Amino acid sequence: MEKNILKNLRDAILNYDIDGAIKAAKDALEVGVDPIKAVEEGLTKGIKIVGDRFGAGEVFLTELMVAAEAMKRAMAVLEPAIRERGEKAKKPLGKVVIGTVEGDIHDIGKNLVSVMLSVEGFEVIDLGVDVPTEKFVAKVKEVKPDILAMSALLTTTMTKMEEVIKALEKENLRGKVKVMVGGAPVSEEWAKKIGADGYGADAMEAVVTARSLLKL
Ligand code: B1M
Repeated sequence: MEKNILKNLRDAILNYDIDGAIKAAKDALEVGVDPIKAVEEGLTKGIKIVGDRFGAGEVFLTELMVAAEAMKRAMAVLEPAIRERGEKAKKPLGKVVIGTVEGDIHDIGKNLVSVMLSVEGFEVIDLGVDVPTEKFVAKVKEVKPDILAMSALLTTTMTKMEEVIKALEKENLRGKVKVMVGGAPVSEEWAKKIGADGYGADAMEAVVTARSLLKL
């Protein structure tokens, strides 16, 4: 049953089927499939295949957009169930400012990381997408987070992460905040190269990294 539902979630994305994705997400909750598993082993598998097809020139941008919309709508069904698992921590474990870097509007993964961090007990301030370097720096100055978390999905925008780190250094803020990075083209090596403190390959790993950066 679970295997079928995970397949239905994946296939709904592959078939650009918004209603089908919503239905499969509801079915997943009804039969008790772990909502995180539904995202990672169902929806994410589908969107990655669509992404590969787009990269190979086999599908158009409009199809990619519909697949992304189907994924977002299904995630909206699953998100309350993911959040229900949290709220154990009495006081926040730490404050995280998160956003997708300038020039980049991909937010599905970043939103998942935000949800997982808040489920774990972090206070998350989400700046959204296409966040200019100055905005990241101003927010760090204003709210003094423990962690600045940046997401990038494009090889052309991941360089903005380094720009933000340099801007933090210039403002003497670098020693006051841990910097964590992630997103499909980002790697551990890239994180080290640009002087970030941590990297997460996926939303679960982002939580582990955030905890370890704060020695929790
Ligand atoms: Co875009 N896109 N896209 N896209 N898109 C990619 C990234 C691409 C690889 C597709 C491809 O060609 N194969 C390619 C980038 C190529 C490159 O840079 N080398 C690409 C391109 C080219 C583009 C456009 C330029 C297309 C165009 O206009 N011609 C354009 C750019 C727009 C812009 O940003 N300026 C574009 C647009 C779009 C849509 C709007 C249609 C849509 C985004 C919708 C949205 O996000 N609201 C979209 C989508 C959906 C994708 C793919 C198919 C899927 C991304 C996704 O949501 N994955 C993507 C292909 C791919 O990644 N394989 C692709 C699911 C999500 C759960 O995973 O985002 O990786 P992910 O997040 C993971 C981890 O990476 C990690 O945890 C998450 C959860 O496990 N993670 C972090 C993410 N952030 C983290 C931060 C952390 C830690 C972990 O700490 C801070």
